[in-house]
Amino acid sequence: MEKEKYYITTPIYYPSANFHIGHCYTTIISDAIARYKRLCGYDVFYLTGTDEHGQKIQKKAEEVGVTPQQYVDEIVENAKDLWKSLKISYDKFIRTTDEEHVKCVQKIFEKLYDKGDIYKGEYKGLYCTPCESFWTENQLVDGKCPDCGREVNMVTEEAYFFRLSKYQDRLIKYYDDNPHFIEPESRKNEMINNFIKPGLEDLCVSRTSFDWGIPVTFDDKHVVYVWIDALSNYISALGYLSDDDSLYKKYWPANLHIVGKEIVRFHTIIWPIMLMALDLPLPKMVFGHGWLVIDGGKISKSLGNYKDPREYIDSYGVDAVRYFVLREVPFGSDGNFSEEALINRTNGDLANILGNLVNRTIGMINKYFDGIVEDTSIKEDIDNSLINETLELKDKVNKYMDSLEVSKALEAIFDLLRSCNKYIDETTPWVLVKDESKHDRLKTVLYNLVETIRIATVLLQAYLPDTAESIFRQLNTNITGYDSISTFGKYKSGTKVNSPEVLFKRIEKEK
Ligand code: ME8
Repeated sequence: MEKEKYYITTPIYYPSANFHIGHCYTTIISDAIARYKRLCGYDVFYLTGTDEHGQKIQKKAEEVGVTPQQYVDEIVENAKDLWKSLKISYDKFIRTTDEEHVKCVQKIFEKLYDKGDIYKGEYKGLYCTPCESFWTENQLVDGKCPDCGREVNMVTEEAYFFRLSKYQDRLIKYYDDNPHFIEPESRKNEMINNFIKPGLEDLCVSRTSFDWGIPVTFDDKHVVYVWIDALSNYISALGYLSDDDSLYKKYWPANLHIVGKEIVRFHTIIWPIMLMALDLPLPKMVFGHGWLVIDGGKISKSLGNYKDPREYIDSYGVDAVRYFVLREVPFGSDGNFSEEALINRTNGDLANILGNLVNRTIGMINKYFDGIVEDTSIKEDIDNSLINETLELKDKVNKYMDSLEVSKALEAIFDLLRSCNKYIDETTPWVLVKDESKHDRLKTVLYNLVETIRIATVLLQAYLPDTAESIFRQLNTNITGYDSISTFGKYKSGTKVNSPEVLFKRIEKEK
């Protein structure tokens, strides 16, 4: 049977030498979802990349005395390197300077122009260069950019416009007919009340004041507005309007665009209208996640609270960083980041609950039975209650992942691991071992622990890939598939476990 497809994207990142832990949130959460869907048997396509055009990049390149292309070529490696350190399992990395992307955007612009949805006019407006956004007087906050608080400049130029206004009613109808298009719900209300109800104005979609952008083919003093360029990546990456559009045919529409809350409006207003104008199907869901903040505020180099995420990976391990990010930020809201909170999570959940459980279990099997795990099949009430809880895990995690409550999915897994530690305390293996007649009972206890750990680890693969690999190695099992967790007892009785590996060391606070 052909697998069901699942297309998930992150936004494409502005190339930067200074990515911080907040930037990693979007890619880590998308990665966990992509890995989870692959585990469940979907044919997943996970896209990320870089957004490389615009005045901001051009200025930076000028500052350091290189061409914009040289500037982005060098810096884009930083993103790829960071995603590699974080074990981000993307299927494609798109750059908006890729030739196929450039051609695709040019064709999209031509199509919309030919259709009359893009027309030529004159633009007069207030422009925020760092945000690449135009604002009206009313939208400013204290006369400054409402997004970043910086100065805006009055700009007048000949420009092309995109008829957003024409599609306003269709967009509202689409929201109504597809109640899960924007998640969480609060973001939808924000879009309707703040942007759509006041009336959509046509959008200025070309620039003549700088040239680091995709040229408009029929009027080459204009370059395409970066957001039109950038949003198109979700279909250009699949070969839309190219000689080979097989990926496009297979994967579009996207199942999920994961984006930070500040760019929800581009993804739920401009992007769906572009697709409507192109007569293409719309993505099934745009999920606007919250931010990682420090003391309630932004993470930034100038505020002095910035550290390269690779420093945390080096100190605490990649899965500690992944776990923190996935566990700490609840569904859609902001989460506070501090190194202390990262250490607390690592010690509390990863070292004390998971690490300790695996270590104790493997240690006891090696010590009491020379590493051999045997199931004697005699179950007591206390066993059945652990087994039932274990068998409920798959559905629980599935329910949370369906609603993108990744943090709750992890919480459910760790609740089960906690129950395992309790099970050890209650069955007291160290007492059973002293009485030869209780050795069969002891074998069962250890088997139940191993099988429960295995089942939890099958699911953990989505979130903590390195840790899961190490646990499977310690358990000496290759029964790691999603199908193997619907029944209890797939771990082969008679298997000899390997020697223990330290999963997470407790971190001393001084560090
Ligand atoms: O917006 N916490 O790129 P970008 C959580 N190029 N997420 C954060 C964050 C934080 N503190 N800081 C940044 C762009 N992010 C555009 C996208 S898509 C067609 C074009 C997230 O590099 C941010 O919310 O500024 C976004 O999802 C991602 O990092 C990239 O942001």
